[in-house]
Amino acid sequence: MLRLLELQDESDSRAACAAAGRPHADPNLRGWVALLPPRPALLHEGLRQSGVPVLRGETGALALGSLSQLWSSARSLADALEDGGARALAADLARRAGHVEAQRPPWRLPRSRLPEGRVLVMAVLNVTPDSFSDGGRYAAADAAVEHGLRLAAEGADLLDVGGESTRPGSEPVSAEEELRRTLPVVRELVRRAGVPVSIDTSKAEVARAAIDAGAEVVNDVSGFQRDPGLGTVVARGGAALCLMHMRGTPQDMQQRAAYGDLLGELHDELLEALRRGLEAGVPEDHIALDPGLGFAKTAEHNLLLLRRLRELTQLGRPLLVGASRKSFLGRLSGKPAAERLTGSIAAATVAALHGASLLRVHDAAATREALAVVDAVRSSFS
Ligand code: HH2
Repeated sequence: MLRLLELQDESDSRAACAAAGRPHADPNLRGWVALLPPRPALLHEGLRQSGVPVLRGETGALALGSLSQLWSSARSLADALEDGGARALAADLARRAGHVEAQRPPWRLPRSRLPEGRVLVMAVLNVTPDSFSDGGRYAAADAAVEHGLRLAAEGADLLDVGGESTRPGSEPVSAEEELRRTLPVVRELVRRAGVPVSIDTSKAEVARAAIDAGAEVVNDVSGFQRDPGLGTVVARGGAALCLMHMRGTPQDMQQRAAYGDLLGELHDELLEALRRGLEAGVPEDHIALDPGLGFAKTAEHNLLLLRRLRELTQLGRPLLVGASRKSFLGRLSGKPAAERLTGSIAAATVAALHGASLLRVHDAAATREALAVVDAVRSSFS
């Protein structure tokens, strides 16, 4: 157990105290804290001596400091401490603080080079009859290709082609059907779009054919949990990979949206997904992670995730976030999926400000326009 938390309000402060097993929940802690294991005391002592206050609890301890303080104290301790376990924890803490400070690590694709220095747009292209917002509109291959080319011309940095709806309660489709829908579109877009193509699938057979047709990314909403053959296909094919967080399947995921500590559990489960990717042989710099808004998450979970997204940057991988047109935005605006552009732009802006590297969206042009402002604000100086 080691994790950085960003305490923004009273409820975050109380939850951090509870996670460390503090007898009294202090409502006033703010900023970054490191949640440490209860032992070794040597690490707590070392941090204290370097000027970082440490509050001990029964099940853990909270080290309070700015990211740069935590980073520099932990880095010195990682060299100085005698105890091997304490040294490893200090090194882990320094690494995590460094990841949050640095933000947006590059995502390496096999052939294309993604633009650096700005938040990227992954455009959604659903070749399905039943997707929640654009089902049936691009079900014919030529309409899908035309739409993909339009999205690329509008400024999409990647095109994510999907042949199976994963909305809550959707029916699964066979690999043959998914291939029939997506493969001609992938082939054509690889040839003509001028931007890398991603295949949104959890099936090894579909991923293999798409990679052979030139897809550079496999976007697996199951986070390598559904098809045991998918890891080998991605590793052997040299593709980049997005591992998304979800629990269960689209059929039962909303019954599994129960968390004691959303950010903590999500952090641990994304870390497990990353380990599955690495164990399959996918190089770390090929892997992006996605918290999976709407997948085994309630509307409140999605909002909390967007607010505290920055904590997930400690995992050291680019974060992809897909909020576009999702039902939690409809609950806020009262509007149907096709009329959720304004809410989608607001959510994309929050995600971009909170550390997302890529946004998966239906509306490429409008999102790029909003991100130009976000990126300009982020990089402004005097
Ligand atoms: N959301 C959807 C599908 N794939 N992949 C990632 N990485 N992240 C997401 O948030 C995500 C995803 C669902 O949206 P959509 O494709 O528009 O709908 P449907 O699944 O109904 O086709």
